Amino acid sequence: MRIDVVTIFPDYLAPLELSLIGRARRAGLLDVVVHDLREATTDRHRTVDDTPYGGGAGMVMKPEPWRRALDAVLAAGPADVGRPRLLVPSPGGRVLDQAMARELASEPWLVFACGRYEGIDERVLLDAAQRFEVTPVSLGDYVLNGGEVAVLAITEAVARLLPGVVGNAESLVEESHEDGLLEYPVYTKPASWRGLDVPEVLLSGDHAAIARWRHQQRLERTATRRPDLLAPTAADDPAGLAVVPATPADLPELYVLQLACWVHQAQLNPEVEIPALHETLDDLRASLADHPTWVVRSAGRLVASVRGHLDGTDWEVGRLMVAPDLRGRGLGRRLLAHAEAMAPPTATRFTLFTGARSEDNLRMYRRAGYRPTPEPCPFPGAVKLGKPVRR
Ligand code: JD8
Repeated sequence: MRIDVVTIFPDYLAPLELSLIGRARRAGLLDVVVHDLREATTDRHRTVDDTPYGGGAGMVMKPEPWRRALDAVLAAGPADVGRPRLLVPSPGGRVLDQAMARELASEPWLVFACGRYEGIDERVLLDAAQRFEVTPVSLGDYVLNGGEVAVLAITEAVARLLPGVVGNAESLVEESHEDGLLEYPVYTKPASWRGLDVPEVLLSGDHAAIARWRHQQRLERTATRRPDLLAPTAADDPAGLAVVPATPADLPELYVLQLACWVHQAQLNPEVEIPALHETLDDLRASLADHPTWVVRSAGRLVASVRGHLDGTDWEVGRLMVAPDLRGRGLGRRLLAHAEAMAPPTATRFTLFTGARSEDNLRMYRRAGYRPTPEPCPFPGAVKLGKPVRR
């Protein structure tokens, strides 16, 4: 892998000559080149910053020195690896995590643009997108003074995943964040230290017991320190996902999911006039007033929803939707049951509409006890199903 870093503080990257990364560079496993942005200036004051358009405190980094510096990086870099990734540390970037580190470790060439002052003129990124895969990255939700610290962290997180950089690749497997669990506690000699003893099991030589203890420690630590990492995702167990009332903040994602789900219904039922496909986001926002709506999120993504509406003594279950990639895991059945449970006490019948050719839906509703209603369905190509409310 080749890594180029452009900065006005080259010495900030000196730590990359140390330890594992330094050894990997000397072993030719990794090629890191640090460039001084001021080398790309043309004025005798080697100016890289100027006052911000629109006023405000601080200075902004000028675009031309960046263009010249990045051109020099491209000219000096490996010819046969295509468009390099240009990683631009910024407080608003994609936050680094182990998945991102793994993704970057598969890249042949990374280029880092280290900003300082109030940041880099935004046009530099727009211009660079013609020659680089540009990705703003962040270390986390706190403010640093520049991008160099982020480059140190990202380079270490990525380089240690490269073959041969970490002595025994084995040790990479059981690490925190590698499989979503935090690491287990570690101990070394002496077995008793200042009255503190190493857990017995670790001295037992019983590797199966040690492995069980260590896994248990990882689960407990993760549950205590990072419960967010344990939040079940649809992938692992839809039944574990929370069904919560929708809020206005959910509407944009809900609107997109609705369109995605009903496009599929329209393909199945071409003759049906489907309201969900003709609604605006404002219509959906307005519907929240008299259509209690619930949503399900998996790892932050809105993946399913349902709503209810009282029509006389009918509790009409509607807009039951599950993200196409998560169908067939019981999430639809779960939401149907939830909507039924939310029926007001005055409701005596559950009703719903679906496409006459929507076999999967019809099968699920039939299994849930729904049958065609005595009254005809007012919508051509659709069916109206009902089921008595049993309390
Ligand atoms: C690049 C300039 C400083 C930021 C005015 C303070 C990353 N996780 C992170 N937090 N902050 C950065 C970061 C900060 C930077 C630059 C990255 C370039 N600054 C600016 C905006 C507010 N000053 C970061 N990665």
